[in-house]
Amino acid sequence: MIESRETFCRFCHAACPLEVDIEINTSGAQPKEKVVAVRGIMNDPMFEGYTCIKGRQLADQHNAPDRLRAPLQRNTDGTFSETTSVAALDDIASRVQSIIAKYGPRAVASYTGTGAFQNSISMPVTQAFHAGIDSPSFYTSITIDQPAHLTSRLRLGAWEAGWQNFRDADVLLAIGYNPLVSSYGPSGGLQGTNPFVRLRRAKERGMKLIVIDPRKSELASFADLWLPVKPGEDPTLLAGLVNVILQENLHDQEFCARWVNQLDDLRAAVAPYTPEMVAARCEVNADDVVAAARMFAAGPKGTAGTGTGPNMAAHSTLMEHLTLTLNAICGRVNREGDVLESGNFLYPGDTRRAQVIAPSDPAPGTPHRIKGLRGMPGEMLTPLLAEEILEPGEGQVRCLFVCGGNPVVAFPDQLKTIEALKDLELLVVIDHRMTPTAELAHYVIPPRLELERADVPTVMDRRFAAPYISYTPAVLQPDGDMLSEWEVFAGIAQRLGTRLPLPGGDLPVDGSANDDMVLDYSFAKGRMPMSEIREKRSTIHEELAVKVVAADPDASARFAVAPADVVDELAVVLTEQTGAEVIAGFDAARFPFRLISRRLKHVLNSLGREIPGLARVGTTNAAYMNLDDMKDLDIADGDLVRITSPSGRVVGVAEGSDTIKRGVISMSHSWGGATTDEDVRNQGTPTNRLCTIDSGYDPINGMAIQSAIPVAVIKA
Ligand SMILES: Nc1nc2c(c(=O)[nH]1)N[C@H]1C(S)=C(S)[C@@H](COP(=O)(O)OP(=O)(O)OC[C@H]3O[C@@H](n4cnc5c(=O)[nH]c(N)nc54)[C@H](O)[C@@H]3O)O[C@H]1N2
Ligand SMILES: Nc1nc2c(c(=O)[nH]1)N[C@H]1C(S)=C(S)[C@@H](COP(=O)(O)OP(=O)(O)OC[C@H]3O[C@@H](n4cnc5c(=O)[nH]c(N)nc54)[C@H](O)[C@@H]3O)O[C@H]1N2
Ligand code: SF4
Ligand SMILES: [Mo]
Repeated sequence: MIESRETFCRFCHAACPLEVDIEINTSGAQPKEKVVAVRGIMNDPMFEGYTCIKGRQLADQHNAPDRLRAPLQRNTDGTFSETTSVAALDDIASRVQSIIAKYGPRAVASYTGTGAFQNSISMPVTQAFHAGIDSPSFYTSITIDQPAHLTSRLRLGAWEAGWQNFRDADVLLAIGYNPLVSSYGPSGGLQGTNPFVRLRRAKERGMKLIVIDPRKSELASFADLWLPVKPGEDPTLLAGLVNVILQENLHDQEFCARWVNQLDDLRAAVAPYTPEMVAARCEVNADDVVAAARMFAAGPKGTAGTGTGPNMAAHSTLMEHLTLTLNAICGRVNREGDVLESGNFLYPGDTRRAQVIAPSDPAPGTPHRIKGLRGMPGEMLTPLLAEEILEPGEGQVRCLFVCGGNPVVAFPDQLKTIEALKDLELLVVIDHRMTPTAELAHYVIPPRLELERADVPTVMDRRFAAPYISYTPAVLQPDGDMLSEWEVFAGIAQRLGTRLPLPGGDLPVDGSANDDMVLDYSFAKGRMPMSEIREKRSTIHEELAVKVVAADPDASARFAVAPADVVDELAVVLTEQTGAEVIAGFDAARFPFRLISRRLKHVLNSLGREIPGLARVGTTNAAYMNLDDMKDLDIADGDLVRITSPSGRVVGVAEGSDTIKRGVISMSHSWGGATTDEDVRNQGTPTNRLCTIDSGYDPINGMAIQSAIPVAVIKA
């Protein structure tokens, strides 16, 4: 018997609605279920049937013969044996207890990766576990992704009613993001919900698109103006845009008079960034710099926003600051009477005033023991995790839970990451497959996969281009001894006798909880109660959209567009010749190329290449190169190339492309394995072996340079 059930995809964060066919076999004692087909839902008002190649492989992902279905425990000889979840939790809890007794709670850390972000109740319960044992050592992939979105927003100040909406943008300035592949965009930008159709409609209504990207990305191919910036030089280019706008008085003077501070200091700090200077440094046309500034300032509506590209290059907090400053000085905020495009249903906040939230400390979190850096609100900095494990002394991390992540291939500085993971007294990895990280674990716990659990679209709730909400129950009966993150942490909390405080109260740890109950506890303070979300799912609720109200009469906070550290860093960038001086051992003559990151449609970071329908698209992360560069270096398509950075070396498989600027190599990340002699044609290349965490990191959020990495390349 086959039954069709409605749900949404969670392979990535985009939450595309799906109808899945479940085959139900009733011949045994217990009915068994198997997913056999997956398709988009044509009449969904938000997605209109859109899905991508990854989502369409969910059946193969769930049915994969090598999918882990029972916990594994590492034996002393390095092999793994199957165990039960009860035995695993008993042993893990007792080891956690001894670690806390011996070293204190900070020694117990967790890392939430991409696989757990798509699981809406994973992170709340992980955070609750940390609160219950009083450990600040909560790490996520945000701090190896785009932490500057948060740190810049804190330092600059934010607008309570948000930046303007994409749906009525007249101009969009997209800086190093590519939602046509990544299904991801910054606030006010193009999102991954049916992105091709949404972009086409925006262009039809006359929206102008400016793209800053060293490669003619899929998004850039639709641009009215494409600026192929030299990787790592975005701060220079953005300072140039701010300069032109202020020189030509194209900013929103009325808005600035009321809401912006330090405009004269900003004017002075960016004055040296003339179109000619910027053009030379960024290797773009001076006329295009002026044209981009004028096109953006003309608006009248639309925002500038950034993605992973420039957020992984040098000076990322400064880069983001200048981007948000473009929005601030052009007054690109939602005004009184405007309506927010997304529903923000899962979080508190029915009232949004048209006023500034005061600038504050950009790094207010727990101090690290390393580099004098401090954490972000509620979380520590992942680029420092390896050192927090290796550095002896009070607070040293001794135990790590990896929740849906793959540090061995995703973290900057691969060799130090591996050294650190091997140094742990307890490493627990929650993943359904044997990744290079799981290979190092003491325990690997397989989770229930997406179709086997209830969820809400946490990442998209603030990003949908309409007040749309969805919810899914579990639509497939799990088959195996598998535990979601929340069940792992609830099991340990139960054994330790610690609490799991959530917005709705302490989650019972007596075994009575289920996914839906955890959803109720986790999103208890949302605008829309969970009970209503379940009823009203897969619907756009225009009637519930948030309407912006007037500012408080005495509202006095203003955007801080030129705080002292921004002015200082602009002066430093001015003295640099290229975006790479901040890396120790950099030498312009030795490392003339820049290796930049990109996403590939058929994989999600390290996930996907084990699925046959996706592996068919490609088994390696090619090193895409400019055709003239290849000719000069006598490199042909398919040749192996040796890529060397100041701190590491890898081998890649070259492939020519006519969309890449000279001097640039474009490669996706999180491929390859933990050994240094991998079969790169079939496993891919771990580009993070080229990254260092010792220099070049952002002075505020510690973000390492993971794109725009200076490298040399030769035929291997
Ligand atoms: N298919 C697919 N989708 C994904 C993912 C995936 O792996 N595959 N990963 C998910 C994750 S974890 C995230 S965070 C999002 C990220 O989503 P995006 O930020 O949209 O990521 P990318 O598609 O890599 O786009 C980054 C762009 O920046 C450009 N770039 C690189 N370096 C620089 C630079 O120095 N300056 C400028 N201006 N541009 C630069 C690259 O050429 C690329 O076009 O995507 C998510 N979605
Ligand atoms: N050089 C360079 N480095 C980068 C980047 C870059 O662009 N360049 N990108 C960075 C970014 S943006 C990110 S977000 C990180 C990604 O870093 P990570 O999130 O650590 O890496 P992923 O490969 O996404 O790991 C996700 C894991 O979750 C597992 N998984 C999938 N579904 C589930 C599930 O339902 N439950 C559980 N428990 N596990 C599941 C998958 O099998 C996979 O092993 O990498 C960063 N590193
Ligand atoms: S974009 Fe693809 S992988 Fe992401 S949710 Fe939609 S179908 Fe799934
Ligand atoms: Mo990410």
